[in-house]
Formats: sequence, C-alpha cells, structure tokens
Amino acid sequence: MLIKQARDIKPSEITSKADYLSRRKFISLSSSKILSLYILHASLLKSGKVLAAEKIENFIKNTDFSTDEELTKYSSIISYNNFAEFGLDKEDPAAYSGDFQTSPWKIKVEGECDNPGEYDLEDIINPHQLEERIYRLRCVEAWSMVIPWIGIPLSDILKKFNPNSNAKYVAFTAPYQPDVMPGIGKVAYEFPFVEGLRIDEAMHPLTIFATGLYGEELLNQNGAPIRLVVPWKYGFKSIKSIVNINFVRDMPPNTFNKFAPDEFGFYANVNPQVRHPRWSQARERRIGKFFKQDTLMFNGYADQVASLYSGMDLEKLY
Ligand SMILES: Nc1nc2c(c(=O)[nH]1)N[C@H]1C(S)=C(S)[C@@H](COP(=O)(O)O)O[C@H]1N2
Ligand SMILES: [Mo]
Repeated sequence: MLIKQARDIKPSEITSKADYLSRRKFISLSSSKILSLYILHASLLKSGKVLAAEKIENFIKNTDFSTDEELTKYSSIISYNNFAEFGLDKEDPAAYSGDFQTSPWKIKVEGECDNPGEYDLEDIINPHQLEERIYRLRCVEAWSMVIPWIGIPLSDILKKFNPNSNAKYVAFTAPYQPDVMPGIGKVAYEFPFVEGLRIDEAMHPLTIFATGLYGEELLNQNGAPIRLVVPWKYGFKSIKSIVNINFVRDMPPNTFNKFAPDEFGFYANVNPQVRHPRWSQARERRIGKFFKQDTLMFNGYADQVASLYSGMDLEKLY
C-alpha cells in the first residue's frame, strides 16, 4: 500500500518544494531529500492525512526581520509538533489532525474595540500583504527550530478592529472540537487552549499572525488556518488555529499557566538565566543539529523587545 500511495503524489508538488529549497542557497537539495519527502507523503497518507498544502503565490520576503540561520527541515517542522488538542506525542498532531476542518473559518472579535463581530478569515487576511519572516522558535521544553513563516504583522490586523484605551491585553482562543480532537479528554490541560498578550506585545512589529510556512499554507498540525507567532517568547504563547480575539482590561488566563502556575507564567519571555523548576533553560537542542547551543535572552530578540519590560523584574516574569 505504501508504494501505491507514494506514487499518488503529484510530481508537481515535489517539484514546487524542490524549487523553493533550491532558491535558498544554504540548503542543498539532494536526491535523498526528495526521497524523504516521498516517504513523508506516504506516511502521512497512510495515517489518513493527505499532505494537501497549497502554495502561497503572493508574499514578499521581509529580510529586515529575518534571521539568516539555517532553516529547520520542512519535514521536521510538520512532523515534530506540540498541539495538545491532538495528543501529547510529537507525532500526534500530524497523525491525528486530519479530520479537523479549517475552511471555511471564522474569527469572532469581541471586547474593548469599536468593530467587534464575526469575520470570515478571508476578510481579515485579504487587505494585507503577506510576508515571509524567518524566526527562531524556542519551546519551553528546550528544543528549537528556525521556521520561514508567512504571515501578517498582528498590529495591522488588530488596528482594523479599533481597540479602545481599555484594551490593555488581547486574549486568543483555539477551537474546542472534541469529536475531531482526540487530545481533548485525554490530555490534562483545560480546553479550549487559551493565550494572551499585553497589548503592546501584540502590537510589536515582530508579532505576526501566520497563515503559512515554507511558501505553503499551514498544515493542520502547525495551526491552520491561522496562528500566532511571538518569536521572543516560549512557543506555548504562539497559539494555533485561532477562533476568538478578545480585547480585555485585565491579564487573561493562559493554558500552561492554569495547568502548572509554578512552572509557566503569563509573560514567558525566553530567559536562559531563569531555570524551569524541572530543567535548565540555559541551552537548547536545535532540531536537526547534534550539539546543543546556548539559549539567548529573549530568544535573540533582546535589541527589539527588551524595552517593553524596562522596570520589570525579568526573574519574576517567567
Ligand atoms: N492551540 C494550541 N496552540 C499551541 C499549542 C497547543 O497545544 N494548542 N502548543 C504550543 C507549543 S507548546 C508550541 S512549542 C508551539 C509549537 O508550534 P509548532 O508545532 O508549529 O512548531 O505551538 C504552541 N501553540
Ligand atoms: Mo512548547
């Protein structure tokens, strides 16, 4: 069965990926890589999940905000995931998110703003120019990746809703669909998954809503159709598959903090000097690399974001 399924992959899909990779000079495309893409397709097909990523045609490359570090392989980014709604093993989101429907998609906007309402995803995205941002992603579990996201600055999206002066924070909610989310009921977190940012963090130019990566629309396991990306914070802040945006006066709850308040805070800024109660945060394992490397303050974005926290005790901001 595996071989037949592998043949079912349209050659064009493989070619477009190959083209993309060869344009990035720091990645050399070997035949073994093409083979591994075939095998990946085959295994995802076997698990019932067709790798149906759509190419994104119109995006600009924002090099000002991008790192030139070596990209993590596409196959790792889409197969090693945290998305607790689908289970806690790293392979679970790719294996079990196939029945999750991400189109059509609506986002409800509410709270302290002039333009609340239920919006079609297209109406939120279409007014904006998509851009590629190559960011580091640092999980609180001490692994990291370099991901070429495609998205829109969150500030551009939020401004359309005209938040008022009471909007001190913005809260985000992921879907609650136990019938297609096997992690719900099994994983001990409280669902739906919720997260939040202080409004100035949300409006910071590094903060984006991503709709794609590696030139293609997000797959379910990465948070299709739209997810937050906040590169200077631990990965759990970057909530996937957003269905609700709420402008609020008070600091909103976040799932990891509710689950283990002594281990995970609201701010969750990457800080190599503050250890997690159960492990050090000083170093990290870059997925695909053999040796661990030092973790940087604010995940390497200190020049851009440290001023947001001036006067605050970074040790207490875990
Ligand atoms: N809805 C939702 N979003 C989520 C999570 C989750 O469990 N549910 N996990 C977070 C964690 S812990 C990390 S590290 C990142 C991982 O993103 P990636 O799988 O695209 O690399 O997603 C974050 N967003
Ligand atoms: Mo994470």
